[in-house]
Amino acid sequence: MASARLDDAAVAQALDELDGWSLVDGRSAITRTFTFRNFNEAFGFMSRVALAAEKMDHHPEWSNVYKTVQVTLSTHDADGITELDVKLARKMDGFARG
Ligand code: H2B
Repeated sequence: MASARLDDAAVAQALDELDGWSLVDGRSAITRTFTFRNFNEAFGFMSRVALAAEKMDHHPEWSNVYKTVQVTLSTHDADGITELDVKLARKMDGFARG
């Protein structure tokens, strides 16, 4: 069962607390592009996120080109941004920080 959509104020507050995330144009989702030193670090990050995402049963939309990983988070079941997206974004920020 997905959590409820966050209202605009809650999303704004979450974006304030997160590192480098912003709203996606035209849909209720948040995005960040992570840039690492090389492919090995980028893929290591993706591996850590993949395990965390499975544990949460909450999954990113993402793509990888060499050392960059572009991520979009949205809760499909709720058709918008929920606390689950904020929680996963926070974990990603932590993994990227090392
Ligand atoms: N990930 C995301 N980002 N949004 C969802 O609504 C979602 C998910 N739903 N991962 C989960 C899986 C759902 O499909 C399963 C059945 O719990």
